[in-house]
Amino acid sequence: MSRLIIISNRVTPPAGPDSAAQGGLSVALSAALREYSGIWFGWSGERTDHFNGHIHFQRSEGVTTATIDLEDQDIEEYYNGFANRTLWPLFHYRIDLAEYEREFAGGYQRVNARFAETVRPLIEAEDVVWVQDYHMIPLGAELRRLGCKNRMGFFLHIPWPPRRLFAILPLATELARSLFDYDVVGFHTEEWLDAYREFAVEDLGATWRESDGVLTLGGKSVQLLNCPIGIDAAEFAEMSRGPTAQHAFRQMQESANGRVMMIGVDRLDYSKGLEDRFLGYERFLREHTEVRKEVFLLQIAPPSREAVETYQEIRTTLEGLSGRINGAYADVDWVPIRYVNQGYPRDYLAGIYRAARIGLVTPLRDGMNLVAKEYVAAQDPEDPGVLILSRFAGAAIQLRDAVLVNPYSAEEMSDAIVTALKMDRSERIRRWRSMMNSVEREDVIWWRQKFTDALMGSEMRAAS
Ligand code: ADQ
Repeated sequence: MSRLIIISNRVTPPAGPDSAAQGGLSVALSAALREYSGIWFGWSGERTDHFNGHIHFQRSEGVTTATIDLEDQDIEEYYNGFANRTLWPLFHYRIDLAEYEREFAGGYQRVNARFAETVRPLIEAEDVVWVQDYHMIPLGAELRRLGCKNRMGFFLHIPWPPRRLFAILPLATELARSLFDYDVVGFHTEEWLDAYREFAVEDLGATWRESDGVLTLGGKSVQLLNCPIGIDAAEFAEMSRGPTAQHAFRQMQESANGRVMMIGVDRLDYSKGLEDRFLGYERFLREHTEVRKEVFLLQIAPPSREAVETYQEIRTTLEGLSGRINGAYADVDWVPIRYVNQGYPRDYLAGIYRAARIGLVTPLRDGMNLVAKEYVAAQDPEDPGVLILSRFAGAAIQLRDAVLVNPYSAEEMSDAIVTALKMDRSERIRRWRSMMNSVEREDVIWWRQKFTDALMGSEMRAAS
């Protein structure tokens, strides 16, 4: 059987399946690696003075990880630069925030080449390679340059921007063209897939075969796959009934003091729409004096990418905004927003989700959004909460029974909170059942199986 080689920017060290620290993606990829006895290769997150291609191998829980350290300049140009200051904002439609520096593009290409040269000797003839996310788009092309004929797939975890936005990127055609070095390229939604296909057809001159979803350009073919990621729904639901979750649930209920808790859980990132969410909630507080003291919002937002200035700015903005709203509306016995900047173990988080009558997931743009699915999976089937979900999250395609909102509209957000507060139990159960069916059916195992099936079924590249 073929081995699986997974390559991503960061490698999450494998821990046991019940480790609270482990994310859903890590669980899924580790399970795939155990099944195909493969290797997970990527950056350790550590720095080195001189990159020398040294690989640290580690084996635990049946998974082998292989990591490398990067130089400061690499981290600055490739990770903080091209990945997080150019591609991330552009791919989330924020052309106003995207920065285009030649050094960033150069660092991105250099690190991708370094990854390829370092991982190449680990790849055996029958191995199948699966590359993850926007940090690594040109890696496949670099591996082909080094003579790698293996089956290779790429999965994009964020949106692919519309054709005219993508065209703003200097080197847009080169980047789009490099996806033709993969055999299968996966997206979370038909919308992101179509956006890439349109650019490839209109701007690169590729031909599209609708029947099997294959794009062809200059003798190279790539299959595009719509493959929405899921969570480990069964595990998450079980976790939400476990002792740590129960403890968190009780803690939240006591501190809620009979009020309805709304929960937001997001990395501190401008794409998550936190500012607009606060403004929508403020509008609700202003317009609904009769019920406003019956609710409060717990917003959990651990900082991320702090080396990037925009991320420092959003932190300051949100601190100011939550302070202003609390200053204007709080009373001696009630604070409308509890704003915390910490990460919590997943099982603890599951209990918090379960205690929240309303889940607020309102990104301005999101590839998928796993928090929406975790919130659904953590609910009590007899008395579930209501999910308020942005139309612009990939998850909105599957979770049609959420209360869908335009996150840019404070009015819609305010109305949605009222709708959720008024929703009776039978309606909540009906909507939750329908969403939970989708979360359970298209879970993370289904996702990786769908992708690896397509990849394993693809043909090896002929020697050129
Ligand atoms: P992210 O942008 O990181 O992922 P998301 O899908 O919501 O967004 O995943 C975040 C994860 O972090 C969730 O599992 C959540 O539980 C966890 N998390 C967030 N805050 C936390 C906290 N305070 N404590 C503990 N855990 C916390 C990118 C894309 C998404 C896509 C995923 C997977 O941007 O669109 O869904 O990859 O493909």
